[in-house]
Amino acid sequence: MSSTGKYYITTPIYYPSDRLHIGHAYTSTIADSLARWHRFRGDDVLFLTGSDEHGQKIERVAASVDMEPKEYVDKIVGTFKDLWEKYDISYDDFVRTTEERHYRVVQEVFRRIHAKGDIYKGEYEGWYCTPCEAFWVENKLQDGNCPDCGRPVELIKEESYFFRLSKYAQPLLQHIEEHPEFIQPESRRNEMVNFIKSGLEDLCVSRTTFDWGIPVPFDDEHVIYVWFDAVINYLTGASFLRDEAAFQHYWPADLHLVGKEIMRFHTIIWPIMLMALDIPLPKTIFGHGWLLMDHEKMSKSKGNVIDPVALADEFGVDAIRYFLMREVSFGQDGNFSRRALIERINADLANDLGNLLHRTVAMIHRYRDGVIPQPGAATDLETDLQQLAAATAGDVDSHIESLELNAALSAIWKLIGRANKYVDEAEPWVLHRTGQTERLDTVLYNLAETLRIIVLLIKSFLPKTGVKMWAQLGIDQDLEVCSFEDTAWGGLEPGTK
Ligand code: ME8
Repeated sequence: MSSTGKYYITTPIYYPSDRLHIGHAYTSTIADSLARWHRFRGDDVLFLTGSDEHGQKIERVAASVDMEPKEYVDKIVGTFKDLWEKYDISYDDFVRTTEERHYRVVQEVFRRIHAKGDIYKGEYEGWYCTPCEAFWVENKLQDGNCPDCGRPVELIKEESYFFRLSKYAQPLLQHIEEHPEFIQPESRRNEMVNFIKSGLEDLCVSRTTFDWGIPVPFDDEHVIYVWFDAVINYLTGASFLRDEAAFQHYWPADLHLVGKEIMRFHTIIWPIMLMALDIPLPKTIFGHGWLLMDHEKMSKSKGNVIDPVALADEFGVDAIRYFLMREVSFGQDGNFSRRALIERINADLANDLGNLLHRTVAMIHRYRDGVIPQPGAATDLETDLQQLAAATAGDVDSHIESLELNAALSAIWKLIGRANKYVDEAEPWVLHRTGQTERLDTVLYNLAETLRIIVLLIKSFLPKTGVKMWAQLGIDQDLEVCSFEDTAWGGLEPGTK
């Protein structure tokens, strides 16, 4: 991966209609690991998350518990922030769509597109799915229900503003064709291309039958459509209309990470809004698969959601982070099961990683009073280990560049496996018993040095584990400021206690 100097990554801004579940933690954990890795690579990272607070869905939920929408979302957003703290999600900014800075941007965007003639007034008559906050034309419905979530839709008829999506279908198709990295993975790109080719209708971008939204700046009767409002958070978070220098630096976004069900909003509506504004398009929109529970999508109504807080309390945050990134092939759906989680924890974390660390630290204590010895000459065994360590750093980097998180983790675990095998082959206990002092020094040093490199590679994915292992290795250097260059072999100072 070549460091380009900046990396702007975003998660979806989740609805504060309810507490978040493990599916939301999945997206944010991945985004966090990518953000941390890019910081480690030396990029100036802007990692954005937030909450999508307007719309009919939120208005109704709040009303159902006799609360004002703002009062309701304030309460839920607090639980988002607590969750992200628990999961070590290192976001740089959190945009709430009810903030004044966001209001201003949304209204200005609406005004500009209207002034250009790409937003016009009309009347909408058609279907609306409130859970998805999505408009549907009759022929896209499936058995009369929302084709995305399968739930019932409502017929609405109201005056509204329309956005000329249709005008931009051709330029968008051309952009997609010329930039294969724009929509990923490829299967989603094909779906989106087919969707565009099947014909884009102009999009309804305001509502008049409820109030909970940002008013159209020149027409108080209307509130701006919640998805139009929501995607603009990516501009708000990049200081658009607030700090021109910062905006020029961070924009365009490098990666919008989203679940596959909201790809249409991110790869069709959002890019067309940017085209209408003459703002460059984001580099990549990646639509990942779903985390399934017993092979079904999690949802509150099915009662099969998993609470990420309880899960982390039971197993530890890093175990969950590891499982989410390792078990699911990124881009595809993956199944969540307690059994698979426990197996991963036992095999990979306790057995492979835990054992390597404990054996190494214990032997350095037992044989060398806890001091890292000066290594002697390397044999083939050491050369092999050192070469793999060097190759692993490069492998992790290129897997991250192609967003293959599970492959990045398996590369690190291959090195862990190799180091465990090295212990068995080098037999330090025999070296100790037979008084081969220099050889024992070499083996202990090589193990400790491999562990140092493993910590550097692991810390973006498992931040707490990285910090704990670093402390156990007794290294003085501040782990926070270590960079990718520190993964070069030989960084560990002999004499370290
Ligand atoms: O859609 N597996 O918010 P939302 C994997 N406010 N990821 C999952 C998941 C699952 N089972 N369930 C949820 C919205 N997610 C809008 C977004 S963005 C401008 C506006 C994750 O609260 C996944 O990232 O419904 C999905 O896209 C997102 O949560 C939906 O969150």
